[in-house]
Amino acid sequence: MAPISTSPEFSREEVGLALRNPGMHLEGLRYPITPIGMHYLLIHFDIPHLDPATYRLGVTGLVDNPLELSLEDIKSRPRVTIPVMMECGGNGRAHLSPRPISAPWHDEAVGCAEWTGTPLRPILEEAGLMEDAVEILFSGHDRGFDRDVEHDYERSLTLEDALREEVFLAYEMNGVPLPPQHGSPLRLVVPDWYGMASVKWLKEIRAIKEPFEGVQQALAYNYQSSEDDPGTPVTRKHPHALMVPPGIPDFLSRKRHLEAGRITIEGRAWSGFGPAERVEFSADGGKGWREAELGDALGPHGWSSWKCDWDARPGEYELCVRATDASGKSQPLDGQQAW
Ligand SMILES: Nc1nc2c(c(=O)[nH]1)N[C@H]1C(S)=C(S)[C@@H](COP(=O)(O)O)O[C@H]1N2
Ligand SMILES: [Mo]
Repeated sequence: MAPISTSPEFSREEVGLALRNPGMHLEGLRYPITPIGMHYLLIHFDIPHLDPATYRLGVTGLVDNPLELSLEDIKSRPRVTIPVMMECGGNGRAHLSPRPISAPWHDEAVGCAEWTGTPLRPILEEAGLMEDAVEILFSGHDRGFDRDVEHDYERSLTLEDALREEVFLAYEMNGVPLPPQHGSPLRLVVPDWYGMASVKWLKEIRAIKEPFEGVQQALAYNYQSSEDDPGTPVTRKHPHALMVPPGIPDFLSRKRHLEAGRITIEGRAWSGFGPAERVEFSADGGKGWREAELGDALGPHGWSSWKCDWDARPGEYELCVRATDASGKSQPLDGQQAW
């Protein structure tokens, strides 16, 4: 179980985490590709200081031909550029009660960058996975303590997931070399999954023979309904829609003010189970819903724009938006599902 808080107030430590891990400004939903610097960040430990010129990626473990690849080796391989909408699995945790103590996201742990890199699968094939390999473990260069355990940031994927053709190693973000905070010089990108799987500052890719049980896999990033629940691993992103906050904000409360009249509300929606197929808008806190107009998805792993006209009459309103994806999954209203 994660350390939890039942207090509506954030601790000093949580504020510290929020300062180190900024979210995307929701007005940034206007950009189909989130500008660097507006994309959210989640950095568990410290940002490693790595020199791209001397950087080496090890491909080791249960492989016939262990590899040691320089950044130049990786860049000389087939190049793909893909918009990938990324969201932290902890997005929205500040709305939960009790809430897990971690980066205290409201709704802003999102971004959609255009990542450039090379597919992982051919690298694993070149290394030659042995028969008894069951998972691929990805280790970062960042190391620290969490729940009193010292470890590198590490996550695994099953062979099946690691060999998905859309999984790739990225060395550019929005057309420039990866910034230090986003994983320079090389990170994994696992499209459609929550962000925790996309290991930054990749040090090693290791084929292993048992399911990985490290802190960031077995203890963090699990949905739990109670203390006794062993949990279900967090994998693909659930359907989610967000809106560009209309009007102008109050500095402290972020309550919005706008002129009465007809306006267009807009935003973006996504899901890791196939693109958002339906977005609905409510101006009365979720009692009545109207169909929003959905734009095209930004590739198979990006997000989609949506818009909805609203005739704003004088008064106070709670505006809501929710998404449903191709698998029929819909966004719950209260966000109080399992963690
Ligand atoms: N090595 C390493 N990789 C990591 C993390 C980390 O702390 N260390 N954080 C993960 C989490 S929880 C998320 S949500 C994403 C965030 O990616 P971003 O900071 O580029 O938005 O990176 C993932 N990869
Ligand atoms: Mo995350």
